[in-house]
Amino acid sequence: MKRSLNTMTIAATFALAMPALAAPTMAAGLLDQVKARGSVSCGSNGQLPGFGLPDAQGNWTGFDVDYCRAIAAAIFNDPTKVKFVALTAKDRFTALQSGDVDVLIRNTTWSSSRDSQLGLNAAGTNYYDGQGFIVRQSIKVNSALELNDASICVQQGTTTELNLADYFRANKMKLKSVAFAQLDEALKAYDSGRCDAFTADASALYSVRIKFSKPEEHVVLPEIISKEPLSSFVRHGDDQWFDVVKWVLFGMLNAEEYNVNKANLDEQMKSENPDIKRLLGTEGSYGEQLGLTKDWVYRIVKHVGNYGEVFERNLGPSSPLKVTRGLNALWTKGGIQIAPPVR
Ligand SMILES: N[C@@H](CCC(=O)N[C@@H](CS)C(=O)NCC(=O)O)C(=O)O
Repeated sequence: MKRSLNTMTIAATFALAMPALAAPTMAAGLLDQVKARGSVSCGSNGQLPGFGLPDAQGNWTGFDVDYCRAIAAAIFNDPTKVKFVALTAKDRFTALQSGDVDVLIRNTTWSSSRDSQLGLNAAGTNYYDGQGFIVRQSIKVNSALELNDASICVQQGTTTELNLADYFRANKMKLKSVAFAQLDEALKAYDSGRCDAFTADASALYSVRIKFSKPEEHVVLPEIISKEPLSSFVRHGDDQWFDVVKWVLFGMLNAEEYNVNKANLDEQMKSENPDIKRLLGTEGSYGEQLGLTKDWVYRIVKHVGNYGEVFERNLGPSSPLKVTRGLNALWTKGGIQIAPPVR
């Protein structure tokens, strides 16, 4: 008892003499660290044309890549201030958890266990997808329900692998799945005839088809067997960074909704529409509230484009993938892409 009283006295005296040291020191948040470092580190897909792929010179392009560039544009007014890290299905989550990357934007499905067990937050769904199958036309299969006893190539460490087993079990079909750790191994196996079908997110099927030796000889079957909201991810525990990553996407979506694009951006800066004024920062201080600048959306649209422009450039009818907007049309155009308001 005496001893603990003494300890308390010493502690109290110390606290009085050194009040500054006794106060908890706040670690700088990730946004401040990224600003100080001068670039954002983004975990990307290095193998998926249209979504994430570096060329021979190391220039990255794709729909997910542009989301990373938009984050850099919002923070630095410079879309090149990104360090891309190519991540496979298997290593993507540890790379984010360990802090190797600040954000993961790599055709990754938002699910409960990734939010909870993996300690991550899905920040924004930039592409609503679902799982499908691709087969060689020559096997004359028109529906996934005709794949009983077929061999199916799939990549490990994905939601795809789990959905495949569920779908076959639910439909009482016999599954011969052939699972690979690497995407290129799975594709090679399918392309060389080792599997009757390859299964992945529908977006990925359009993307990998252009890699096959004879793309026109393969068809995507009509069934979509799951929901795959492909989202950006951050680590738990840093709400400001979480906000920045989600609001960059919402900024791009709102820009499309209010017809703010690369071509009319400077004209729209003079708009009297209150929604556009708040979005572009000619009224209010919504950017500053996020830890960014007033012109954060101006920067994104100027350097990268609005959501529709980014979709069009990487995935749309004039791109090699030729994906239609479908679910990813804005809520005002029959789709489910909706961003909360800036206000
Ligand atoms: N959305 C699914 C699948 C994502 C996925 O990793 N798909 C594979 C098959 S297309 C892929 O992108 N692989 C590329 C790689 O591992 O390098 C998930 O989050 O688990």
